[in-house]
Amino acid sequence: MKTHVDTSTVVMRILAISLPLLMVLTAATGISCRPDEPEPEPEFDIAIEGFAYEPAEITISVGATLTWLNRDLDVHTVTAQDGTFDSGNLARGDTFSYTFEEPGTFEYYCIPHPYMTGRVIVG
Ligand SMILES: [Cu+2]
Repeated sequence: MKTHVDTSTVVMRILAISLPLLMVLTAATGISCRPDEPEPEPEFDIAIEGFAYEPAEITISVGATLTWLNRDLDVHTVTAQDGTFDSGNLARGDTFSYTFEEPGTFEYYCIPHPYMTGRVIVG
């Protein structure tokens, strides 16, 4: 009776099992190493950029909602002159939204940089 198994046969079997496994692991690692896609910017109506509101003046209908997005590295605010709304501190990438339920002209500014001003005309 012959029970001898050739060594080369064993090696071949190990390779046959481990090679596909290695390829799967490599592929999985490749996926996890893929660079992260940049986060999409939130939707906004008015950008705060370069120490200015863009656009500085906007006209909307009663009941419309405006969203500001701070694109600067510095902290800014969206603060109504008459105190109607105040965003508080907005860091880079933060947004502030406000719904204008009353017609009128609303002047606003940035508390840390009072020379930054904007106007919302609600008609
Ligand atoms: Cu500011």
